Amino acid sequence: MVDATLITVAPTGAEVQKAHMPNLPVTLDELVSTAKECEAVGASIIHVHIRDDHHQPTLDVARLKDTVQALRSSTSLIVQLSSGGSVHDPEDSRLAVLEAEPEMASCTMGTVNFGDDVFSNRWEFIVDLHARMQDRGVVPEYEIFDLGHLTSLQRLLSKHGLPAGGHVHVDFVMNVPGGMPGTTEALVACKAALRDLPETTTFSATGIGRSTIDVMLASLSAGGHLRVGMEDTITYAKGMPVDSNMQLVARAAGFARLAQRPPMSPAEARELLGIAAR
Ligand code: KMH
Ligand code: ZN
Repeated sequence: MVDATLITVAPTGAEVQKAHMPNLPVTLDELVSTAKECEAVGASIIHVHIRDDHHQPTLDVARLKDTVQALRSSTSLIVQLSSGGSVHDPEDSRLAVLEAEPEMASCTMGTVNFGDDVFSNRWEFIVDLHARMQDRGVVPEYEIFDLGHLTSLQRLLSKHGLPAGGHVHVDFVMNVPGGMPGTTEALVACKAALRDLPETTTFSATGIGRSTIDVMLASLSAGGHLRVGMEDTITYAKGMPVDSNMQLVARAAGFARLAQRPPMSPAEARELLGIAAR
C-alpha cells in the first residue's frame, strides 16, 4: 500500500487568461509566492508554464532559466517544466525547454483534441524528447490524456529504455474536451493498463474543471497521487471561483490526510521519483 501522497501543483498553465482570473500567477514574483504558499500546505512538485510581459504563454529559454533558479532558491519543490507549452508552440521550442535544466519535465504520450484545437505529439517528437531527457538526466512525468497513450508509453520504454532515474511516473490528465472523461471508471481503466509498464510505476491524476473532486477521490482510493491547480480548475465549488492555488493544494492535502496518506515532502518525492537529493 502507498502510505503518502505526492501532490503536484500546476498553478498557471497556458490556457487561462489573467484578464479572466486576476489571481492567476503569471509574473515571476507571483509564481514564487504561489510556490512558497503551496509548499507550506503540502505540494512537493510544481508543474510550470510561464508567461511573457503581456501575460501570454511563452517558452523563452532565458525566462525559463530564471524561473527554475528562482523557484529552486526560494523553495524545496521539485521544478517540473512543461514541455507541452500551449497548442501553438512549435516542436523545437518545446524541446528547447530542457536547456533551462529543470529536475523534471512533462512528456505527453500522444496527440489529442484539445477543445477546438489539437495538442500535437507525433511519435518521432516523443522519442526525441524522451532521448534528450535521458541524455540530460531530466526525469519525465508522462502525461496521459487518453487510454492509448499508455500503450504508446509501453512501446516507448520497450524500444528506447527507461527514463533518467529509472523510475516511471505518469499523470492521468482527465476530462480535457477531446480526451478521456474524468470518471472513476476511466481512472480504473488507466490503472489496469499500468500492468504493461514496470511494476514500480506510480501515477497521479488530475480532473479538469468540475471533475477535479471525483478524480481526486478516485485516485486516492486507487493508490494514486494528486495534481491540482489553476491550470486545471478555476472553480472551487459551483459559482465560487478559485481564490488561490494554495486553496486547491490545501483541499487536496486535506483529502489525502482523510485517506490516511498525508502529503509527501519534496525530499520523499525525490526519493520516490529517482531524482537526486538536494
Ligand atoms: N497546455 C497544453 C496544450 C504539459 O504541460 O505538458 C499542454 C499541457 C501539457 O499543459
Ligand atoms: Zn501543463
